[in-house]
Amino acid sequence: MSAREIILIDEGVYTKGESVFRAATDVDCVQTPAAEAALAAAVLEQGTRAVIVGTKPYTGPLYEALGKKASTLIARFGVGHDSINKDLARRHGILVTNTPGVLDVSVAEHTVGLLCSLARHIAATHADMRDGKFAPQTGLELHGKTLGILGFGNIGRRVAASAHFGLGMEVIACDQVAAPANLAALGVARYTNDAEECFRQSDAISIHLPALASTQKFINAARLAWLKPTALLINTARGAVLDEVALFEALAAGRLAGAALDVFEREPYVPAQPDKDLRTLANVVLTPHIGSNTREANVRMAEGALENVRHFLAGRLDLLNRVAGG
Ligand code: 8YV
Repeated sequence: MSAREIILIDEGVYTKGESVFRAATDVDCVQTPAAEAALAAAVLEQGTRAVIVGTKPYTGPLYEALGKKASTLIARFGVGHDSINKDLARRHGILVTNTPGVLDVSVAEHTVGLLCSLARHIAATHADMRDGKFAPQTGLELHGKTLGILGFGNIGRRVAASAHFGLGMEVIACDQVAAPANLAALGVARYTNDAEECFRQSDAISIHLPALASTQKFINAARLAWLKPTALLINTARGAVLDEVALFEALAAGRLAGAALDVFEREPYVPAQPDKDLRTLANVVLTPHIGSNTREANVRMAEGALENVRHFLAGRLDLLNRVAGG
């Protein structure tokens, strides 16, 4: 048996960060099924004190298993931590960390890519070409159009700068907090605390809200109705912040021109209602939660997650990137 500490890593994120995990010589990084029952069983079997996880939600057995030891760690490979029950973790003496800042560039680039795909029907015409059709579709120039950014954190800021300085779009940023001082340098023409103002004035809206109790289905039928019928919507944040049935109905009825989603209420995607399957709509671009999935960001997330593990094992809890409530 290995004398090194065994770190169990969700198989999905292990694959993404494999070069980093394989190169570790101080700990033994073991690829483990992400399913909660299997991960919990492996924790008990290996006597592990730290696991590195992706975005799969964990609801009970993992906390019970880790809680058998006095102090343990759940290290997120990534930034969003809505998949972890922080109350349960705290009750079981489990610390929770994440890797903020290292995936912003990748998610922002994917967001801009989806916006361009929607505006010029890239995914739809590509699918037509594969079907043997040469069927041009008229697009929309983004230069001079208004992009609303809902949630002005690190990723929203990068999207704003790319859209303004790269594409020549006018940006309205919306968040609950006071406006940052340097709006012009961030590429933002206007800043508001009022989502309705942001939605009504935007030709495209990009969602960058975290999944919190207060943001569940924030983008609902009433708020979608604030958007122009010509508007485009992009969500690379979390599926939980958007009502997929309301979105389907708005798109199907022509009350919204198009939507691009990288994140879903349930992943892998399962329609919220069988007859409201977003994949059946022409004016939709869907990608399987790949916003942060670049070679570069994967290496940084793996390094960040392992760094948290190493600090934890060394007892340097002061150096951990602990998540709010964790
Ligand atoms: C995933 C993400 O974490 O970090 C987040 O919040 O949504 C993603 O970047 C990453 O793909 C690993 O599962």
